[in-house]
Amino acid sequence: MNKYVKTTCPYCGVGCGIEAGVDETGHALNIRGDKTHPANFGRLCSKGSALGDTVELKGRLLHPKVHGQHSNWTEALDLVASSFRAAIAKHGVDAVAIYASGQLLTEDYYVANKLMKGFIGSANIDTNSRLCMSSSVSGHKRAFGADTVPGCYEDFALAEMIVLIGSNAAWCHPVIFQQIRAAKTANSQLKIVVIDPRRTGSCDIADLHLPIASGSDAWLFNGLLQYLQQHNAIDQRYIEAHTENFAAALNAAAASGPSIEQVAEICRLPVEDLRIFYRWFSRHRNVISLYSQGINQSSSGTDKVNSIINCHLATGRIGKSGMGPFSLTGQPNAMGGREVGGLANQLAAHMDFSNPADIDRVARFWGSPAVASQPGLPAVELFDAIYDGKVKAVWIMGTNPAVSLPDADKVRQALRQCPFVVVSDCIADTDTMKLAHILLPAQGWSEKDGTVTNSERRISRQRSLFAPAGDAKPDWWIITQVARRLGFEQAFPYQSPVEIFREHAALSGFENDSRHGLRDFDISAFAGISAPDYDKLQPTQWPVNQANPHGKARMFEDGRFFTVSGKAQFVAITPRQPVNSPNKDYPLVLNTGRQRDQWHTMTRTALAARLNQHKPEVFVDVHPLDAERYDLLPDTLAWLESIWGSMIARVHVTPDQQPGSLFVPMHWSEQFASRGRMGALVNPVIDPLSRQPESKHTPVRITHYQAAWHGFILSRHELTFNDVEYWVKSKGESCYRYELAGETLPPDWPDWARAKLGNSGQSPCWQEYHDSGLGHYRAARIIDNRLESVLVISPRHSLPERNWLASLFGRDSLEPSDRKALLTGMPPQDLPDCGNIICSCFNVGEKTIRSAIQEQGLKTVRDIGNCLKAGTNCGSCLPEIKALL
Ligand SMILES: Nc1nc2c(c(=O)[nH]1)N[C@H]1C(S)=C(S)[C@@H](COP(=O)(O)OP(=O)(O)OC[C@H]3O[C@@H](n4cnc5c(=O)[nH]c(N)nc54)[C@H](O)[C@@H]3O)O[C@H]1N2
Ligand SMILES: Nc1nc2c(c(=O)[nH]1)N[C@H]1C(S)=C(S)[C@@H](COP(=O)(O)OP(=O)(O)OC[C@H]3O[C@@H](n4cnc5c(=O)[nH]c(N)nc54)[C@H](O)[C@@H]3O)O[C@H]1N2
Ligand code: SF4
Ligand SMILES: [Mo]
Repeated sequence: MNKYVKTTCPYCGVGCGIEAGVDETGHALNIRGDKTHPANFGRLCSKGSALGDTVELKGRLLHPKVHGQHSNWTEALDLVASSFRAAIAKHGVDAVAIYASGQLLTEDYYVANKLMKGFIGSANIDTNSRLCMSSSVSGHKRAFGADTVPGCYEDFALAEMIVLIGSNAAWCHPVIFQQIRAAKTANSQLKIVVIDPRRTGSCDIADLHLPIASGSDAWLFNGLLQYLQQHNAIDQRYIEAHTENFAAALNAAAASGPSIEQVAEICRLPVEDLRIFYRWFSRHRNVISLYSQGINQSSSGTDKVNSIINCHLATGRIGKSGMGPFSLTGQPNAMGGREVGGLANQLAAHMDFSNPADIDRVARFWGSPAVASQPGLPAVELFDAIYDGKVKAVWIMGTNPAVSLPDADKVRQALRQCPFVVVSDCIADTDTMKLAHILLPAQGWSEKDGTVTNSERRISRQRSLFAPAGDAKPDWWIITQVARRLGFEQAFPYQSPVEIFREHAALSGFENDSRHGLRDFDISAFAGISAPDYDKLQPTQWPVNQANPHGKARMFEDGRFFTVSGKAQFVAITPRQPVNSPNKDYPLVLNTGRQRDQWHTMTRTALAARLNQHKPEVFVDVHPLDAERYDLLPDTLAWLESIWGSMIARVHVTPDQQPGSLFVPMHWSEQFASRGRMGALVNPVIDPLSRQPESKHTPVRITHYQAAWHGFILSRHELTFNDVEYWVKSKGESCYRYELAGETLPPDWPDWARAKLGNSGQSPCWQEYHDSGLGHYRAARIIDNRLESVLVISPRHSLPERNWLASLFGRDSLEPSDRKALLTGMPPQDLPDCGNIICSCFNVGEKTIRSAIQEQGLKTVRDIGNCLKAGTNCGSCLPEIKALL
C-alpha cells in the first residue's frame, strides 16, 4: 500500500475509525481498524472490514442525468434551480422540499438546512432520521430540555448491568457489542439483559432475555418505576435536587399496571423473569439502558423513551460514569444531522422553532430576513403532501424512500405524480432514482471530506481517499451551487468543507452563554479552526468550547439540565398499545429490522460478495407453531400481505421468533428482488410527538406461495428476469446467484434457458438433463472448459446446494470430475459442501463448523477459531458460532 489514511466507517453510528490503505493505482483499498480511535480501538465488524470491496466504479452514477439523458452540471443545476424557483413563485415556499439523510456529512447537512430553512424560508426539510431517531430526540427534549446523549462508550467497561432494549447490537452495533462482550469477560458479575420480542444474536451474552410482547415496553418501565419506589431503590435526594414531576410520573405508572403480575401479563412475560429484571435493576447502581429501534420506531416511541429515562432519573443514574440511558444512533451521522437541525421541527445548532428568540438568533447569524418561523413537514407527512399535490418539487439526497418509508407503494406513487423530483446519490440505480427527473452524482464515502458525529457525541473526520468517480461532486458543493443559482450567492460562498464547519461551529457558540441560556450543543472552540487543523482533527466529543477545550465524555455531571428550571423532567406515561392491532384478516404482527452483513437498501454492501453470503435471499422468520398453523414448510416461499401492500419471502422456521409475530429484513429493494420490498407492507402510522412511523408493528397475514416451478441460476454475467414472478439476485465471488420461482411454466425449458442465459460466445457447450414429464431441467453452459452458467429447475422447492457450484466459477478450467458432478449439484465425494456462510471474513460455512465440532470435539469459540479461523477477525459471527456449539 502506498499510504494509509485515517477516516471513519460510513455505516453505523458506532463511528469506528478506519485506516484505509490506498495503493499505487489509487483504487485498491486495504482496510484496517484504527487502533488509536477511541470508538473502536482498532476493531471493525464485517461491514467495515469489507469496505474495500464496495468502492468499485461499476454501478456508480458518474454524470448528471436529466430526464434519463446524459447531461452536465451546468444544465442539471440550472434546471434544479429554475424548477424550484418556478414552484415557489407559483405555489409558495412550502411547495418545495428536501428529504435528506443521516448519511450525509455534517457539512453537507448544514448547507442543505441553511438553504431550506434560512433562505428559501420553508422548514420543509426532513430526513430519514425521522424513521430512525426522532423518538429519542423528542424524548430527550422532554426530559433534558435538549437533545443530549448523556454517556459514552467508556461506560460499558464500568457498568454492573447493561440492558439492551429493542436493540440487536450484535448485528447492528457490532463493535459496541464486542466492547460489552469484553466487559462481560473481564467481569463475570456484569449482568446483561436483552428486551426484545425475538431471540437475537445479542442474546448470546445475555443473562436474561425478556421476549416482550411487541409494543409493550412502556408498561414494563412504568412497572419498574413503581418497583424502584416500592423497594426503596429511588434516590430521593437526586429527585428533589435535580428533577421535577416525579409524583405525576409515579401516579401514571401506578395507574397503568398496578401490580407486577398485571405488567407481566400485558408484556406476556413470566412474572418471575420480570421480577429478576426489576430486582437486578434496583440492586445495581451502574446500569446502562441501551435502546434503539425496538423503542423508537413506534406510535408511542417518545413515551417509551421517557419511560426508560424516568427510571434513570428516579435512581439518579445519569451523568456519572458507568450508567445512564443511552440511545444508540443508527446512521454514521444521525447525530450530526441533529446538530445542524436536519429534522423539519428543528432549527440549527440545537435551536428550536418553539422559541422565538432562537428563530431571531439564527436569522441574525445567517443574515437572512426569510428564516422559516414554524416547523415543516416530517417524512411520512411530507410524502403524503407530495402525493396530495401540495409539494410540487422535492430533492432527495442520500436516502432511498421508495424502499425505506412505510407504505412504500404510496411513496412510489407520490414520486410518480410529483412534477419535479431530484435525487442526489452515488449509485446509478435505486428504486427511488427510477422515479426522478434529475439525477445528480454525489461523491461517495471514499471520495468525500468532512465530519460525522457518532452515538457518543464524538466528531470524527471522514477523509477523501480517491479522486472522485466521473463528475461526482460532494453534496455540499451541489447544494451550494443550487443556492447560488437561487440568488443566495453571498450566504453560500463555500469553497471547501472547512469553511462550512467553521460557520457551523460559530453558530453553535453564537449567543450561547449564560445570559441567553446555555445550549448543550456547543463546538465554538472550532469556530476559527485552520484548514490544516481541520485536516488533522482528532476524534472529539462535544461540547468543545472554552470550558471544555478537549471535549467532554459525560453530560449532566453537575445535575443541571437544559430545561427552563435547570431540572430534568419526569414524564407521566400512560402506555398505549400500537394503533393497528392484529385482527381477523391480518392476524400476525410483522416486525422488521436488520441483518448482520447488509446495510439498509443494499446499494453498497451488496457490492461486496462476502457480505452477500450470510443471507443471500429475502426471508421471513416464522415460529414453528405459526408455520404449522399457516401450512408453511421450511424453505418454501410465502406470500405476506397487509392492508398496505405485499411481498414474497423464503420461509425460515425458527423458535427464536414468538408465535403470532413474523420478522422480515428491511434490505431488499427492486434492484435485488422482484417482490422483496418490505416497505410496501409497513404501517404508516406515526407517533404524535416525534412523527416517527411504527415500523416494527404491522398487522399482516401469511400464506404459502404456490409456484409452478422453483429454480436457481448461477451466472458469470448479470441477467434480468422481468417475466419471472419471483427472483432474488446476489453477487458472489465469481458469479451472480439468482433464486427463482414462477407461476407459469414456459413452453420449453431448453429454449427458455437459451433465451435467458444467451447462446452466444465462442462455441458454448451445453450440458443438459431434462425430464419433461417430472418437470426437472438442469443445464450448464461451458465455454472453453470454463463454467459460464448453471441452471436448475424443479417443481419442488428443494434444490441442490449452491456453494460448491458457485465455487466452480472461481476456476479457469473444470476438472472432468467437476463436469461429471455438475448437473447433480453435488460435489465429488472427497469435497465436502461448506453450507451457508457464517464467517464472512474467512468464508467458513455452517456445515464445515458443524462437522469440525463433531469430528474434532471442539468445545469453545476459541477452539473453532484455532481450527478454522472462523470468528477470529471481526467477530461479528461469534453469536452464530456459539449457537452452533
Ligand atoms: N448490519 C446493519 N447494521 C446497522 C444497520 C443496517 O442496515 N445493517 N443500520 C443502522 C441503523 S440506521 C440503525 S437505526 C440501527 C438499528 O439498530 P437496531 O435498532 O438494533 O436494529 P433493528 O433490527 O431495526 O431493531 C432492533 C430490535 O428491535 C426489536 N423490536 C421490535 N419490536 C420491539 C418492541 O416492541 N419492543 C422491543 N423491546 N424490541 C422490539 C426487533 O426484534 C429487533 O431485534 O442499526 C444500524 N446498524
Ligand atoms: N420497515 C422498516 N423501515 C425502515 C426501518 C426499519 O427498521 N423497518 N429503518 C429505518 C431507518 S432507522 C433508516 S436509517 C432508514 C434507512 O433507509 P435509507 O436511508 O432509505 O437507506 P439507504 O440504503 O442507507 O439509503 C442511502 C442512499 O444514499 C446513497 N448514498 C450513500 N452515500 C451517499 C452520499 O455521500 N451522498 C449521497 N447523496 N448519497 C449517498 C446510497 O447509495 C443510498 O441510495 O430506513 C428506515 N426504514
Ligand atoms: S461497528 Fe461496523 S458498521 Fe459500525 S462503524 Fe464500526 S465497522 Fe462500521
Ligand atoms: Mo436508522
